[in-house]
Amino acid sequence: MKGLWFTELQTQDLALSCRVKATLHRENTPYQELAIIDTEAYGRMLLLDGVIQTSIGDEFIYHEMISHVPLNIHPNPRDVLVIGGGDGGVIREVIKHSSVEKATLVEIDARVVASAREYLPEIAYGLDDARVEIRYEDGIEHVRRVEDKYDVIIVDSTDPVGPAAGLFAADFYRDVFRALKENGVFVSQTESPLFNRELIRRIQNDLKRIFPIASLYLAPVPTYPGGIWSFSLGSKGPHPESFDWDKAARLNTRFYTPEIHRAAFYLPPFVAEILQQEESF
Ligand code: AG3
Repeated sequence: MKGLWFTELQTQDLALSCRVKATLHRENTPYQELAIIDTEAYGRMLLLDGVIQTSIGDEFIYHEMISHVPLNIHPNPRDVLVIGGGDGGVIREVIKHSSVEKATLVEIDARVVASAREYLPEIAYGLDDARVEIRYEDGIEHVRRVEDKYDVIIVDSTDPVGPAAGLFAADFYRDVFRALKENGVFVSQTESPLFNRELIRRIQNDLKRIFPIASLYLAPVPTYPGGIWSFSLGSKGPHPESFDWDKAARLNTRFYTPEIHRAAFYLPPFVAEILQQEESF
């Protein structure tokens, strides 16, 4: 194979390789190894500890689906919290909603935000919106401190290893529940239904114990392991599949539509099965 290649070991048994045009940036931040590379297939990419976080080529699918589903389910989202997501992709989508008065980004690593601003401006530009506040702190501690504050909370984290592990724990979900206002909606990225079945099952069981409504939806993300990704949702009231259709249709999006919102909750049997089985530990 001609040229230079970047390979991510997605699991012990699977790798994804991209032909590299250039390495634009590389540094060790206090939290992780950060790199921005330019690839032939998907354009510029943000890598953290060698794991693809986002790419210009497919980021819109993930960012639109993690944002517009909860924001359209909520009848009037005004105060939104995004945990992680330092590249700004979720914030860019959140501020498309005119009801949003304030969007708070809580990102632990200031270098992710700075690098995204410099190398991924088409993802990061929303961070300059006047409604956005960026706080460089631990998301787990942030939700522990607040009560009855947010309409929507979105967790756009790295994989559940190291510092992000706490963002997938029942204690954190209880704090999220308390941090949400009446009718509050919570969504977290919850990994691959092909490779993280036990994790998804455990999270869904935790959310069911904490929220009146818990649900799971899917979207394709070609650069993530398995290519199909899950999002877990907890709601204090609003039903995940009922929302203002016309409002959803008016959003300027490249992947999300009201039809796709609906369809995302229709789970293929192999995923529905994950939710039916009891926890095996
Ligand atoms: N969100 C990353 C989801 C996890 C990716 N995992 C993986 N490739 N193994 C990161 C930031 C996107 N805004």
